[in-house]
Amino acid sequence: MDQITSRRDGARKRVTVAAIGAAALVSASVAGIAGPASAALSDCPSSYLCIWKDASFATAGSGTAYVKFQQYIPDYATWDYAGTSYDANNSATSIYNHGVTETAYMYAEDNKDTLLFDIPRGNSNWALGGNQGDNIESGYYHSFN
Ligand SMILES: [Ca+2]
Ligand SMILES: [Ca+2]
Repeated sequence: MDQITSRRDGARKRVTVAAIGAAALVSASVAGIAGPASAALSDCPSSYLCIWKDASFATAGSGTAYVKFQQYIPDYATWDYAGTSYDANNSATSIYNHGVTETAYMYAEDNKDTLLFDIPRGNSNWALGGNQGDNIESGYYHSFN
């Protein structure tokens, strides 16, 4: 009986420690949402390609204000960055391919016309420059290209 009691005490202690850890994590993420430092690659969900209007994976300071696709977008003019009224056409300055397997192809015109660059899965560009900046109008994953 003593052993059982002591095992239970041990379990209770572990639960308490885990609860404190979870509480600390919650406060950390709430603090993160408050500041512009929250803008990050990780805001783009897995299996999507995301673009943002500004450099450093943000649109007007928000990391979640992206446009994402899992297959393709034939005309970014029909999309605004999430939660904003900024048109995604010819405006992307940062990009992240958070896809699982495929390279994506980004184009200067609608309907995969005029290739600007390809971007393998896991790759990103925090500040698209030259003719690649503010120029994307369509984007496709390999299988849909
Ligand atoms: Ca831009
Ligand atoms: Ca363009």
